[in-house]
Amino acid sequence: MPSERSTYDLVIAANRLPVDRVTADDGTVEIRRSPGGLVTAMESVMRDHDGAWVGWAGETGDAPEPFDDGGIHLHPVGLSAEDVAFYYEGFSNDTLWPIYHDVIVPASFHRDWWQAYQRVNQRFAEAVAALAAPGATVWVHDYQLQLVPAMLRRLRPDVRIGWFDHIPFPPVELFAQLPWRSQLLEGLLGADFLGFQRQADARNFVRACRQLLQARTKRDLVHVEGSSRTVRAAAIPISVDFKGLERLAKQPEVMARSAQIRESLGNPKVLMLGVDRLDYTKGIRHRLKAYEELLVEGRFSPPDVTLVQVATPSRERVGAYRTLRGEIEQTVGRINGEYSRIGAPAVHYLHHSYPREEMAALFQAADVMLVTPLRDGMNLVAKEYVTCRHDLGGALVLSEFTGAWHELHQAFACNPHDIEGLKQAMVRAVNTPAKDRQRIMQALRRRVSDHDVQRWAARYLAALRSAPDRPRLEQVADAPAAPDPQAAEASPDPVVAP
Ligand code: GDG
Repeated sequence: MPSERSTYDLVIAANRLPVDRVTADDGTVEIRRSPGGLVTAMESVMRDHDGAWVGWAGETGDAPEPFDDGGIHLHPVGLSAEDVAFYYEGFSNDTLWPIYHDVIVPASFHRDWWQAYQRVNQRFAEAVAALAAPGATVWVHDYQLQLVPAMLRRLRPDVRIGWFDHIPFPPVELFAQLPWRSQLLEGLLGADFLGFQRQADARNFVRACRQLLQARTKRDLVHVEGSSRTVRAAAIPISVDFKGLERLAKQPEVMARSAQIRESLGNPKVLMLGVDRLDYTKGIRHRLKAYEELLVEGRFSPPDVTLVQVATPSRERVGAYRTLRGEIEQTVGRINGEYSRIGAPAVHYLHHSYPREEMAALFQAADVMLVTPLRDGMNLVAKEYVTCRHDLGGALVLSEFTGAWHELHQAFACNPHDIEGLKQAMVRAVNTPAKDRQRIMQALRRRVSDHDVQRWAARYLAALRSAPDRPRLEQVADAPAAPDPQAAEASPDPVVAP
């Protein structure tokens, strides 16, 4: 049943609702949790607020009626099949996603995709404008909705608008490739406050405004030309629901399932685990290559060592994702053909999505967690892994190209492009004495528990609510000369110290 209220003091706008409505062939409707890091994070935040969430419900055609789920008012936005193909799969995932992730695959530029992106962003802005109470706080999420802040400000100048970037913000040298770069920056500058995962992302944004819009900027502030407004861009790194997830991981059924998983894998001495959406940014191919070389060299061999790779299905209609899936499945087949023994596969490859309980059990079962993205805004899996290790067991191999590495630098760091270095990090994670691994795990857990998702949301909302009280550009003292972090971000070398 939808709630009686018609407007809300807090409105979230994100491409997807936290649940999908799936209509089966027999017409029955099922509500399913939708995948991905944004939903994981925001779901736990919304439980503490009486708010509304505007987003797509996952089926094409007319929007279903608004409905309530888990105490959140859900307001679906309708997307046609063409909207999904052009706005979502096209512009969001085949234009913006590659540009914002270091052009790991080439980006495609199509003007009709851009038209659809503008059209859908306008639809979101109108839906939010209708739901927001006078003076409401509106929190817009991610790269799919970068035009919403300015569109919403035109419709509802009374509301406070924040935007959070879940993915990296690219160096201006890459961002500048976008034919619609100015419109995207102007869209974002409709917000009062812009949040990013890393300082380097916020600085990349400010620098793009300076260079491409000729905007006046000072430190983390951008002056909006033709208005008296300044917009702040700052890093507020996202996190996980530490208490909730740890509670789940401590449940006896979850711990028993973890032991059962190890048992069914033949109780290997070392269980390695990867958990990723099947995405080229996640470095799955590099991870498999390093693992295969360790098998070739005889440094790892099943059944003593085995790798479980969960590859959650993702964006399967986008060409680059189909190609990636083919490559990964071929590689897994080759590795297993060469190195598996009967009853002891070298790689257990699972192209499925699992319930949260199963994920927590897998995390507990894994001796070494491999998080090796080529570029990742944050990577919640790294934080979830350490959260689940209340036994202080396990070791985290973590790419320097994730936002998480900037907080979890005690982890076994790796540059996934450097296969030799990646192999060394994997071997070090296995060979480090248990006592030292426990000390590392304790430090990692302390960081995540002190900076959980509730703290992230509170910090974000406090920054957003105080944004208009921020000093005007002229009143900000000049910052002391600091090293230019953009220079480091623009190079493939992640030399920014955590
Ligand atoms: C974007 C940014 C940023 C995965 N498979 C299953 C499952 N998952 C959950 C994980 C985790 C989430 O999905 C994935 O989050 P990540 O952060 O790893 O990655 P993205 O989806 O790319 O998220 C990322 C994030 O937004 C948040 O800001 O960190 O950088 O790219 O929570 O556990 N969950 C379940 N079954 C699965 O099979 N239940």
